[in-house]
Amino acid sequence: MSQTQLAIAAMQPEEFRRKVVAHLRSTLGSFEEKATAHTWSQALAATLNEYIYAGRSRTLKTQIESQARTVHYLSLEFLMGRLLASNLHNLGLYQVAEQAMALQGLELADLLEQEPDMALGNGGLGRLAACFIDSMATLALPAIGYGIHYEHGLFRQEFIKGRQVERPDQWREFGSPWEICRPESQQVVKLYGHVETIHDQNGSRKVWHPSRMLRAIPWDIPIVGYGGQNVNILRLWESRADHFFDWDVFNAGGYVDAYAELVQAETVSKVLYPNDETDAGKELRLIQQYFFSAASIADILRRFESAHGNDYHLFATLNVLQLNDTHPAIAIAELMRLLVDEKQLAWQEAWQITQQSFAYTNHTLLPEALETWSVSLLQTVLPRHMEIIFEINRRFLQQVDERWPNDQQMQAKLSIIQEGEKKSVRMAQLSVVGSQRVNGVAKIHTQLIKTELFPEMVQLWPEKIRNITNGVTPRRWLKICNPRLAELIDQHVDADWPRYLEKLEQLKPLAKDKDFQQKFMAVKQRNKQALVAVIKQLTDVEVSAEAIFDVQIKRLHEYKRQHLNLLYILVLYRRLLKNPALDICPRVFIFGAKAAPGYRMAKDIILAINRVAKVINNDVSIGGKIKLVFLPNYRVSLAEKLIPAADVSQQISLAGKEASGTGNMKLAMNGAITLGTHDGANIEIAEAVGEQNLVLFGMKVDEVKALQHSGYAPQHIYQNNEEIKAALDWLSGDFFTPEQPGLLASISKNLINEDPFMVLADFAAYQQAQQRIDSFYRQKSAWAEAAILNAVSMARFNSDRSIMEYANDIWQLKPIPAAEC
Ligand code: 73E
Repeated sequence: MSQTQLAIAAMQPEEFRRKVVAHLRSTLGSFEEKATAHTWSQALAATLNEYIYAGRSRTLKTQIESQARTVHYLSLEFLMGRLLASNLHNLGLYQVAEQAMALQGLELADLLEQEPDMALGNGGLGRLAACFIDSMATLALPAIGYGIHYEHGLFRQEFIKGRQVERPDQWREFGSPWEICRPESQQVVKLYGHVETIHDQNGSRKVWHPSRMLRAIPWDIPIVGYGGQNVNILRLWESRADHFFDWDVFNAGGYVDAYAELVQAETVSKVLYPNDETDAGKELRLIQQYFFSAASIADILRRFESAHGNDYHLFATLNVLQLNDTHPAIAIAELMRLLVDEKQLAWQEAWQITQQSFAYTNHTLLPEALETWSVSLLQTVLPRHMEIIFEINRRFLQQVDERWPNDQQMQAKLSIIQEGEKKSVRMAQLSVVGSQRVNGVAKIHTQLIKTELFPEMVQLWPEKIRNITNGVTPRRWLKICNPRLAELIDQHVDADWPRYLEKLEQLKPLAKDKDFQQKFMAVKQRNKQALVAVIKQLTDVEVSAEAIFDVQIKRLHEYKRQHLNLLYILVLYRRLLKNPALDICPRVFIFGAKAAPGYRMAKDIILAINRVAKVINNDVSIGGKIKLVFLPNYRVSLAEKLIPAADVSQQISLAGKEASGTGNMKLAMNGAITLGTHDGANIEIAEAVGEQNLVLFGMKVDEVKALQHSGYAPQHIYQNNEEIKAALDWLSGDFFTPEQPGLLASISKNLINEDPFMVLADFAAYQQAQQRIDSFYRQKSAWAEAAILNAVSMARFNSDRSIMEYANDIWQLKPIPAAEC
């Protein structure tokens, strides 16, 4: 244990209480009798910041002294959730804080509920970035996260008559105790304008004359590693108007116009695009991408130059830039621009540095999610970058020609520029060409990248594409969100299991032990009872904790097939209406999902689930055997309440469509049984826990492909399966929407005529799988054994494991534990 850790371990509740009260008075200007729960939570955060900033200086000092190679994780999204509980746990102060607050007559849990979620992301990709920076700090890796300081994160979801309504997210309405502004590190980001070619005695060079400038203001959020020794930062850029430009307009008499410019400049970091998977193709999104990429690279170069001057050949030795999907891919062109135009390096030299510095993670194969930017838009917004991309492409196509001489087809296929009526830049191609390593996020996904997306790139660079299966932090997703299970584990395993999750495997022999099973299931039962209260509070629906809690929580998307789940619920409900004595285990179907505001079908599916829920939950004739709830505003903090209470984890995407999934890992880690397809990380979860401990069903990738080739005809399934036909007709009629018959017909119509994600093709297998769940759950001891084996076999889905693989295979990065100072 370090000095700091020893001091923390010796902390007494009364001493801690006094510290918090001192902050209440001197930092918050309040006092005990007056302070609200919110003020107390601010005082608690201020108390933690004493430790956190000491840790930050310690870490920074060590990193500067060691001149360590550093990874820069560039991501448009960081879905952090709340930080108070996780900072308390990571510092080792949770228990003492709980006792200290009790001495003050306060419940720590109430204070934790005061904190708004930092919802600066959409879903899996953003949450992965949050888990990864937790692991990087825990593993003492020199790392910094770069992103955007959105004023509004992902919208807050409400339901009005069952429909999703989007409300603005206001996470910073009352400020955030975790962030610290660093005006001394601000940057200028240029946009638009034109490029001039200047000829002089050394030949010709290019000069970009931008016509707009933005200031990028950094806000740093400390990321506390588990154990508290290392504290890294997440640096988020906020856009502001550039003052020089403001004053020009202002002085010319354009007082109001000067403010208009300010508003425009501040728009850049105003709001997170709410699309998961699909690309909006909007100018503002491109500017967001460039804004944070350019500010981050300028920051990295500034730091580099202050240590090494203009020794740029050292750059790639000391820095690695990880692209979280193609969203920051424009950074490749930006680094080239800086090295060639501003630092006057030869192209070849600059390219070597750039290619050595970047690595790219691909998160999706869905064609609509593979980003492209029109050449004409790029020429307008970033004219010099467009020229640079053309030059990168010209040289790359020469390489292609050497490998496949005179092969026009190959040139067209591999080109970074997509030819056609509207030329565009394929950002995935640019990212592969501009990176030393490319990785997929689960075995099957990486395999599909190699065989379907970039087979020729594999021939060009056989070593470039690697797999690194995703992971999740066991701190937030087990220890913190499931304190009852954590306590049970603590009774049997060394206390450092949240760092070394493989230690849970020591519990395997207990999976068959009746006493341990009973304790494990008692924890689940308590968690379910807690969720019953949350469900009542959020939906006013009463559910029984004796039922199976069957959970599908993720973004709403047709490929994730929430409507497959719904179709089964409809079929089951019909069976119950026909035969109220039907012998099934009572079940509560629980959904949580946000739909992209412009995604019609996704919103229709939400409406349908809510309308069906209303009918089912009020139908006394089925004796409460099934209930259906859609919890509004699914987000990280709600996930933390749902996951510990889940019995069944639905992961039912069409095979080949879900790159990995990470909710699947969190649920299994908390003892839920996966009901899933042969897709993404489900396959690896099955390997880890054993096929008999989950329920996999449905077509595999090659069967999906074969069916597509042979001509998929969902109409035939509809015509020939009575139950499917009845359920879909039911949904399109007036039964669930008496006031507006046909309101939900779009879903049935789509499934019968197109069914792009083969819901009907997998239905028969799905309903058999559901029946397997039903009979499995009745065998109490077998179920408990499987649930335990799931929870204790998740070591390979620890994000620390993922990050160690990145550090070893991609980043060549060594841990640098912070020294005491
Ligand atoms: O399978 C998930 C994966 O677990 C995948 O769909 C998701 O990334 C997760 C983490 O690897 C993802 N999100 C996006 N693409 N893949 C995406 C695309 C555009 C905008 C926002 C998110």
